[in-house]
Amino acid sequence: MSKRKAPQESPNEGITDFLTELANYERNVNRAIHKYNAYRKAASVISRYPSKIRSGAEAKKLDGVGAKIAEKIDEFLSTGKLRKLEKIRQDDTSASINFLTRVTGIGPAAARKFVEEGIKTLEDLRRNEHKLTHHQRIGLKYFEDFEKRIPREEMLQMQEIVLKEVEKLDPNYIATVCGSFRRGAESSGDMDVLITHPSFTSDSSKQSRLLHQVVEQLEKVHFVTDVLSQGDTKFMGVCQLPDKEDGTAYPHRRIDIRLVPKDQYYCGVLYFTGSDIFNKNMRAHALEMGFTINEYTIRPLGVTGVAGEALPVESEEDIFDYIQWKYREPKDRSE
Ligand code: DCP
Ligand code: MG
Repeated sequence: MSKRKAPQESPNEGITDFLTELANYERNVNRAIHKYNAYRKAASVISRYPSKIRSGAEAKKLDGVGAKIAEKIDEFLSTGKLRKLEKIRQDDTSASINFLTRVTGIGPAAARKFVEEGIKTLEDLRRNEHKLTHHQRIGLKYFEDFEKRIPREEMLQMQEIVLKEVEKLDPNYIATVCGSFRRGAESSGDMDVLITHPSFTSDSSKQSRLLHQVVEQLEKVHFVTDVLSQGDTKFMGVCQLPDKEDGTAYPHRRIDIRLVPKDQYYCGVLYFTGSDIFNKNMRAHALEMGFTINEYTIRPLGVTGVAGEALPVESEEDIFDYIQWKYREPKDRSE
């Protein structure tokens, strides 16, 4: 998961940007999850609005934009800025908390704690390495690299290495690079890989070797360079392409690899292909049709609203079929 999204064409980018900044401030600094969600929801609905918003009143007609946000939109449209944001940006504590959460492994709680202790900058973190978890240390080590997006051209090379090494181990593996890459994005924040194997289903016993041996193989060929965390079904780490012909090195990149039981594979692929907004919309439609979808299964909802047994799924198309939605190619799943 990555924090910086690719720039998007929207006639209301100024508004959605300030709403997102306010959302992050509420979550990271104030622990105000309700306000965070409210700002996010407003930003999301406005980002989908096709024409340029001229007033707060116009925005207020949209579901998710209330009186207070409408007021802020008016202020932004007439003055080009927001006093509340100017203040927040000037506030040293909130700026520091927000900054620290850009280091992978540092969430809002850890960031608040560091700032309370006076640890506010990368240099402060480096001086206090003993206070960091392993994950945070690696996040610090590659901070600059992880801020960079990954051009599609490099994602293609990375995909080739992963698929080749997995196939070498056992051609029965199935592996899919999901995330924004699968949606055709010109650049990605990280690489999200899902793997499965016919011998591993949700009824069979745990087969952690299936994930571990993939990670070991990718380490052996020097593609995976660091481990952030490793469980039986989820690996979070760092990878790097081999040096270019002229000897220059590629940046280190974030990679997640998940092992999913075969019967849950396509629900997983659907979920991790996203986008997150598309997932929300699809889940909402599923509910209207009497189904509940998550990253593992699709299940019918009984009259009492209790979910039944997982339905059999052999492809992503099956999931669309159940909820009577026309199939959408990954490239058409931005929302
Ligand atoms: N996802 C989701 N809800 C979340 C987080 C993730 O539905 N809260 C799903 C949809 C995402 C996918 O997981 O597309 C991968 O998460 P990323 O954060 O890696 O998002 P992307 O790959 O889409 O974007 P990026 O290019 O920034 O990595
Ligand atoms: Mg991603």
